[in-house]
Amino acid sequence: MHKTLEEIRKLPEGILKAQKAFEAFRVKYGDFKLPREILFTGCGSSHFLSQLLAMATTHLGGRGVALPCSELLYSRGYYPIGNPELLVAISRSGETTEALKALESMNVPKLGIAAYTSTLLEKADYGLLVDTPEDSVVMTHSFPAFLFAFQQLLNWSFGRPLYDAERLSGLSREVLKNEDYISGIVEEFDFRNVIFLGSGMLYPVALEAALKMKEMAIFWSEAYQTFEVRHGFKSVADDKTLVVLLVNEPFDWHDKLTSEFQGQGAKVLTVGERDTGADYFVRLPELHPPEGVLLHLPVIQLLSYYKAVKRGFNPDAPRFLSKVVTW
Ligand code: F1P
Repeated sequence: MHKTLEEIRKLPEGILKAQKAFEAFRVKYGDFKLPREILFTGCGSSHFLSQLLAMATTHLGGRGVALPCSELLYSRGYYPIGNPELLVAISRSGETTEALKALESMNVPKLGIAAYTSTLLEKADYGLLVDTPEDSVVMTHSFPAFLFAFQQLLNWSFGRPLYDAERLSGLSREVLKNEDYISGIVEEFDFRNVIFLGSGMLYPVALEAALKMKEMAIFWSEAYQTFEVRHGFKSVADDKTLVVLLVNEPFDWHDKLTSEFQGQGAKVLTVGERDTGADYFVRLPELHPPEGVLLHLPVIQLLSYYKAVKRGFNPDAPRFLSKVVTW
């Protein structure tokens, strides 16, 4: 079995390890609490994770801004980064060149999130070490684990109730039971392109989904904010297209968009609490954002994994990619 699949399936334990990481952070740094103005940065999947954490911060009444490391380093003046009180740098390896450079580019306190004892965590003022090392090149269960650990830190810092790690771990185990159904979609429908749609915190999830499909399956994929897709983007959708609609609480707009795409010949996979009249449907527990966002991740990871295998690729050794990007 591919390491990538093994690691996707580790999500339930990853959530429990994330809870331990949060608890260890609190023991290590005492009464440190996250400030309201936070700038997040990362590369690749870690950049899309930084977007999620920025949205979660804003959702709680703070002001979260996310930039890819390279944009922070070379084009910061074009972005409304404001006056951040903390820079959060995310890197699974903790060794990515741009992430380390980004850490030194701001004169504010720094918090690093990594899966390994690493240069990032050594250099940061605060280190959130989430014990989810991965043999796979692409980021898999460490992504939702990092998300959960920081969300707990946000909840605690902003005086909100903590999430129940055991419950979420159990729910993620239920979501993973869709693996055969998801591989069946790939077997049944030989889609030639895929569009991932998500709104709010599900938009960075859509971006991560498109990246996973590119990295693992070497397959052209797109991601858009859900209802933006009508404005030109949807023209690419036809009978060779799979549209993946990531949605928590669908309403009539989602049903209408689903039938519009079907009218163009495309097939729709809806991932959410209820079906939208789609061709395929993965039901998620009724857990609203931001808590339930991470439950979408194993679905898009499994879809990309099985598309890669179907196309004859080895997801453990994606073309042109290395596990740690240093230069
Ligand atoms: C960042 C990254 C990954 C990507 C690939 C190459 O790594 O771009 O997001 O999936 O594995 O490295 P890191 O900074 O999170 O270690």
